[in-house]
Amino acid sequence: MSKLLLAVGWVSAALAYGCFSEHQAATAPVEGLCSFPVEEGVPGSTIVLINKFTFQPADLRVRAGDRVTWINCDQDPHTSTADAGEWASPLLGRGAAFTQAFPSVGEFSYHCDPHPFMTGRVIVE
Ligand SMILES: [Cu+2]
Repeated sequence: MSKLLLAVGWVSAALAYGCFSEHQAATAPVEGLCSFPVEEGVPGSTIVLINKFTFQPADLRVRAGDRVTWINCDQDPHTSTADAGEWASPLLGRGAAFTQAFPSVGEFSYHCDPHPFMTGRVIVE
């Protein structure tokens, strides 16, 4: 039992959170878009989906000490790479996840290495 299935409910929660972004207002339902076995420890994280070359939600607010997990739903590989070098995921293939802890308050901008137009921000409060 080293793997857990990332249930649709988690994805829905992440997407509902994403609805606070104006970019999400008119998108079609994507429930079930992304259901992959993920490593233990991913549940309990705040999840950012990588979908259609965007981070969803692009702006994420968490509390100091929270973990954030990026999950790639695209066919194309992506990364989560901090602009200032605080973290750098490996290239994430479809269904791959990357988890980063945020122990300190601050604003962290990040991007995707192969696709620099993909940007996001983690605001730790
Ligand atoms: Cu990318």
